Amino acid sequence: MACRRFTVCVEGNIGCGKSSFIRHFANKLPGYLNVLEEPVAQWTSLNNNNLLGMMYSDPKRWCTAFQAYVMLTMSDGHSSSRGASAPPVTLLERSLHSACRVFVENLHMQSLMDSMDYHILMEWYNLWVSDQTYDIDVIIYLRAKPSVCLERVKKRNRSEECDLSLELLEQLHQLHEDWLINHKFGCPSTRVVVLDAEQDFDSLMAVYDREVLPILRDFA
Ligand code: DCP
Repeated sequence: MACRRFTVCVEGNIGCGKSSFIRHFANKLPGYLNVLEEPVAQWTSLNNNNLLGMMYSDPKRWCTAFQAYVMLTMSDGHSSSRGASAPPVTLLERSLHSACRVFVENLHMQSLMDSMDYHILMEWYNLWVSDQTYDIDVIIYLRAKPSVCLERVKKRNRSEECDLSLELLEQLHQLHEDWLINHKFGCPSTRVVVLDAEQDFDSLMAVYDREVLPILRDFA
């Protein structure tokens, strides 16, 4: 029989450091965590097409296809927290929830996504999340100012993100705040842990160990 394990999800703006966070704990707790990094590689090589790049080049044309594909790939991640052989804790980088509550919401607010497309994606979202497979036990919100995120995005130099603006990061930051701090939309978890993600790498990892290891070990 399928059994649900504990799911911890890392959320935060583009460039706030979710991948470093995930890799840090994957190395620290091997075998204990089912670690699911965001499937960016799938988004950049769908049938030999870079859908992420297409979305940034022509958002009006491609944002719905891109977000529908993100939701599909994210739903796979959530499902893998089931099964008797799965490790006790699944650590997810982003979720079906942030795809809708942050990215789809923003594209619609900026009139880049058509209202009909928005309503259809939201209906899919509501259908998916009526199943407890998509529940999250703890959300770790890595909070950083948009200007700090932009510096990090520039530094990593992902080709699709070369024109990414501070304005977009400000919009996404506000939506994370509305969702996870101001509870403006439904939150999939009763527990949200907010961590200051603005410090340098070594200080951050020390804070993460202090704040997050006890939460992960709690589930053992
Ligand atoms: N993206 C998007 N819509 C989503 C999810 C992601 O448009 N529903 C885009 C934004 C980024 C890229 O995909 O260009 C990856 O974004 P993330 O913030 O999810 O991942 P990062 O790699 O930027 O995270 P971090 O830098 O925090 O490790």
